[in-house]
Amino acid sequence: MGLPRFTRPKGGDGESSPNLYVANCGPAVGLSFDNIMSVFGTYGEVRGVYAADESGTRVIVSYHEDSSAQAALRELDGRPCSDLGGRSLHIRYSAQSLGKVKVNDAVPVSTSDSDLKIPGVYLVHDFVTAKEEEELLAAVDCWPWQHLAKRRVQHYGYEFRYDIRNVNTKQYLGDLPSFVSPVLDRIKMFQKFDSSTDVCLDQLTVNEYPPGVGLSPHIDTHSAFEGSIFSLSLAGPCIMEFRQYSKGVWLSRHTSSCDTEEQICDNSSNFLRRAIYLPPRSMLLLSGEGRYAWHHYIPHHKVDKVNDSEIRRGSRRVSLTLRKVRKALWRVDTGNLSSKSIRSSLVAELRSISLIMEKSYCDDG
Ligand SMILES: O=C(O)CCC(=O)C(=O)O
Repeated sequence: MGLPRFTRPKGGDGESSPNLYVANCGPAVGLSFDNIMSVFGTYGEVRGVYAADESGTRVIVSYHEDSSAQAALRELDGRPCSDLGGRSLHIRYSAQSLGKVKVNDAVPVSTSDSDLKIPGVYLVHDFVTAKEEEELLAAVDCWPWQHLAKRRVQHYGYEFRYDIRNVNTKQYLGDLPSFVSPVLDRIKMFQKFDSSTDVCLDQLTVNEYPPGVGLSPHIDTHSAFEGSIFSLSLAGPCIMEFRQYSKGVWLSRHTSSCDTEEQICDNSSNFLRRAIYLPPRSMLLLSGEGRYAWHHYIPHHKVDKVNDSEIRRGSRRVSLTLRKVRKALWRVDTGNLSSKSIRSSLVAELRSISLIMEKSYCDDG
């Protein structure tokens, strides 16, 4: 069975329904699904928040009750919403159709980093053995999980706060657990790809994804994390998509109207897409351009199409993401990056900072 599919409104206000089609809202404009869920949750119990399409700028908010959708539409449509980065949302009712989501959206999926051709992205297959995988899974399962809307997480070293997309460097949780030591030792091998790769990592996030759950497109906040990002896949496979958004999508809300952004987003050529297959036990390194200039994204699929095969996600996928928390003042790691890469990276970062500032303003006020 696929994920539910919702129809785009045909025009007019549409029939009342518990499902809302919300435009100018989504990960590509700096709003995470958790953030959207929490704002819409003010008007009633939300069943789920789904990407309406591949743009990253339109979502479906699905409530249990029609009355919640009516209240949210009345209060949020066409007005700047301070809890959603001041964006003006465009909201219509949407209906759930009988169709199912396609298995894949026709982006060719590479099975190796050389085929993916994004500088700074490296994939090492069989980074751990099947026995080590089993031991790592048993070890993480001995620790308590934190429940997010769609997946479970654990944080070590420092907690990553999804509401402000940052870590509190003053709250050190302690050394990374011993179960991850063999992985940290082996990570040193990546220095052979790039001798400047920093392998002194002090933050671990464990993600557990049930089937059909992925991760919104994002660039890991670089005021929070310096250097490279490592991610070990365990238990189940998935594909990771990389997106490089074109200029229009990132126009600041102060310099562009929402309509302009919508127009640009309607054109499916507004971002480049590449994808790579991540089998269990593989280690992915995101550095340089792959780290800063491309959003990475795990599509919400139960089945991934990889070349001519359809590969079902396992009953769970667990990833161990290792990073280094930035303690000193943030400075832009420009390294060998092109000016285009620096620009998209900075814009993503400024989006994060503006969300953080708005959040602390609301908390203070
Ligand atoms: O699950 C993964 O492999 C990626 C995780 C990730 O991108 C993150 O935690 O920011």
